[in-house]
Amino acid sequence: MKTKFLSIAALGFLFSAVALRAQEIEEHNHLMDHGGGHLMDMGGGMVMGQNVDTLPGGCDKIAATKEITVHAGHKYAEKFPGRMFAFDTQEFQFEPCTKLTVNFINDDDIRHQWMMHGLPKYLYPKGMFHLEVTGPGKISGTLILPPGDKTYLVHCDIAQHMEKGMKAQLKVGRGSGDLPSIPGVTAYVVQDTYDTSPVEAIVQAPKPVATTPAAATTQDNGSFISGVTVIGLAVGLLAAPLLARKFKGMSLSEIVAYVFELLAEAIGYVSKLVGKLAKLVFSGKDKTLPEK
Ligand SMILES: [Cu+2]
Repeated sequence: MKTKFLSIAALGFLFSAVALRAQEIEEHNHLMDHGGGHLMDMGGGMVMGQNVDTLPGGCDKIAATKEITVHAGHKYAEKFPGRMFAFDTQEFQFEPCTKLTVNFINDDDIRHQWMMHGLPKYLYPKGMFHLEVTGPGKISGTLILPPGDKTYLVHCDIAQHMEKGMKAQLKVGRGSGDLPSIPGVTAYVVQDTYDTSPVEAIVQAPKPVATTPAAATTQDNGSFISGVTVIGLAVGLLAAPLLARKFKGMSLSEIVAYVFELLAEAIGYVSKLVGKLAKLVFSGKDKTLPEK
């Protein structure tokens, strides 16, 4: 009798141990490197936009090396009424040019992502740094944050997961303000209420976007783009000997990052200038028309 009880107890212990083992977080650390910062495995783990060594334009060096662990799951939304999914942390802040490793742990039995937007596109495909894992699982990735004060959106892009709460903000430097609908941080864009008046009375009309005539001209007229390109090329050719001196001692990736940053600035400046010129020319024409 005693031995029977003991063997049943042992069996029970064994089963619960197996069950616990099955619920453990799977570590996705044997990823296939597809190049261009894109790594994945067959178990639902993916890293996109990984960058461990290329300095973004405007960064002289890696300012700090940081590592964070972020959890994603249904249980982290319990403290936020009306939300279904959340990260365990909603706000992050780092020094510009920080090398950041994110250990992303998905505690749910479904797919979740850590998707960061608004990064420089010459360095991060689509301007994104992305970790994804079908859980329960853990995946890690590294990026180097750009310079400047900016607030970056971090969310899970699986349908409705952001709307249901899986949204955070990552501030570089002082950031550039707060994003809406961050659970526990900022209010919903459209706050739901028990109000029974018509929708028009509750929902605020979106603010009209101010468009300057200069911006409209450069965007609408395709011929300006080729003009800008030609001017850009000319400036580039003229500036090349000067830059060659500056590039001495820089690695190829540093040079590429620097040139792209410079080009983006130059194109922005020239297109603004062309827009202003066009405005001048057109307003001049308008004045002469009635006299004919
Ligand atoms: Cu998700």
